[in-house]
Amino acid sequence: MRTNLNFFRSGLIVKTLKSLGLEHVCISPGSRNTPVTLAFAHEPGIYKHVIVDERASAFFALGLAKSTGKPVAVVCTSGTAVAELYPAIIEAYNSRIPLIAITADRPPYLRNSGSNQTINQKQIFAANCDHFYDFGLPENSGSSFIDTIKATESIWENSRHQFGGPVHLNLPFEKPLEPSSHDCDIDEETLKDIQTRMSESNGSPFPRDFSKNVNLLVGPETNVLVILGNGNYSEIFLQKCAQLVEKFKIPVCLESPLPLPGSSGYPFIRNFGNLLQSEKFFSLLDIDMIVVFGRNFTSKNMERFFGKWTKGLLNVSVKGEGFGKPAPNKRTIQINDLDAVNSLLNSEETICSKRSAFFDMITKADNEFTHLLSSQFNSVSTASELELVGSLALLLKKEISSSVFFSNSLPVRDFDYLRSLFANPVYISRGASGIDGIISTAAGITAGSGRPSVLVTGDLAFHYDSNSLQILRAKQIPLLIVLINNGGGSIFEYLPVYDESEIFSEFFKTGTGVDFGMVAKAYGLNYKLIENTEQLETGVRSFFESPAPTVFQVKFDSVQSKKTKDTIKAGLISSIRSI
Ligand SMILES: Cc1ncc(C[n+]2csc(CCOP(=O)(O)OP(=O)(O)O)c2C)c(N)n1
Ligand SMILES: [Mg+2]
Repeated sequence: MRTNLNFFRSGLIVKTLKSLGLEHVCISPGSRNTPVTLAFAHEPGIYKHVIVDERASAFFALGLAKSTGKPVAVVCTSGTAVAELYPAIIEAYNSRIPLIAITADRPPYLRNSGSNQTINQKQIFAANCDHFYDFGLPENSGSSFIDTIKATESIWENSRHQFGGPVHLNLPFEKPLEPSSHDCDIDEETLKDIQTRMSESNGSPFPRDFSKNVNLLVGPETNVLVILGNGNYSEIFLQKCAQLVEKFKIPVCLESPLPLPGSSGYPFIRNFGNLLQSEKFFSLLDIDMIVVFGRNFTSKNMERFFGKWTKGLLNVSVKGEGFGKPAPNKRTIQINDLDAVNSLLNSEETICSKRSAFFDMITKADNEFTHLLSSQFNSVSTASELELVGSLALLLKKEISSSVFFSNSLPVRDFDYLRSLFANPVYISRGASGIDGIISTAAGITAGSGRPSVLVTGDLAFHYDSNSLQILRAKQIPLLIVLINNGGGSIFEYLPVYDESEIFSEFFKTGTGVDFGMVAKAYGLNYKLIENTEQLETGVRSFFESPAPTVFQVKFDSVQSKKTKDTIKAGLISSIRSI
């Protein structure tokens, strides 16, 4: 068969990925990636998202991978384009989201030669990506083609399993790059061998068994509390955690959003971080061992809590990473979440009375706090940022399968406080907590979920990624952006540096002065300035009646908003009667 060697090998990679289950690829234009771009273009059954800005493309892919739960590929050309993928790769690495970065490269002999758009792409993401593959220049030989298929299988597997996260596949190409420039002959025998190997591909080249030699050090006499920090949990894992609660009265505290509709059905404690505001609650924590899953926590209360906690602390991490500051009471066990929860289930036989009393106390306090929150946020209000987020929880109850994505900074913290009020699937990006790529990630989540969705973002995060509004328009992605404009980075007003008011505004708050209404309109999006509760209610309703890319801007005086928020929080914690 006469063909172009670059195109043929790219086709093998694309077909192997598709046979393993790849559904989405995000592609940015360029010349060097021509073979792989066209290989995807010619492959039916894979959604192709063409996004010019590689940084936004990678964040869009991250959003797709978050909402579909499957690896998503990103393709770009050589040079600085590759570096643009880095922020999303860092987020994917730290939140264990499967991303397959496919970067085109110049032939190795052109490196360090001053050749155009040629940089050192080898291991470029090494500090934040576990798996790098460089296939070298393609060769016309059966064994090299089979090696390509095998390596692609292992790329797929590494993105999904064990540690999960981003993988980097670097593909050097020598000209000619176009499929029509035939430069090789592949014999019938080789084609047959390839076909046979492809049909055998099952995507599981590695046996994965972590359950051997596991001893979790918690027995029936140990009073255990389980905390689920920010993590990417499977439904089966959550069901097993529910069994811990139902069978053994082990409280499981959910301190992570769940990307599932109606996730409030799980019997988990949702206000642990909030209840820690009460000294009394802390003094009642009659437990021997806390088992922590997940990577980190959003709430500052949790951080402070772990600083004070001196009894047993077991951290479950498939990568063996610890969390927070090292401390003598902390121990990390390297095991995957499911094996750990199964070991916990197996080690339990009886319910000690001490545990039962503690379980009742924490459950009562949690229910009461949820009740107090529901009463406090039972009507739509835009008096403070916290109340706006509470109002969204209320308004979105009618749209329970629509996802909500909270930007970093104050929006994610307000969600964290109000977690028990949200019934929708919720996403956050706390792997590296950047305020970059927020709109593109939300666009990807929306595209992946196939449902109209909502993004709650601050003004600086909106400004940062505003060129991604073009993705919304071009693809008519039904995303409602609720833009909280408090005149810059208001989270910094919570820091001691705020008192240095002379330099605060210039160096920290950094308000943009941008007219965001004009920006939204420039990108051809629906836009509304929300000035009262009625406009918010009717606005949200009409968005869901005819979903289209929309921006609602809500303006706040950040100082006033913080005061109101602090008063509400202090009032709620002092109203608790059950502890
Ligand atoms: C890429 C990146 N740069 C800088 C930061 C530091 N940072 C954290 S929050 C924040 C301000 C965000 O402002 P805004 O989006 O308006 O949210 P607000 O603080 O007002 O809630 C900044 C700059 C970051 N997290 N990520
Ligand atoms: Mg702001």
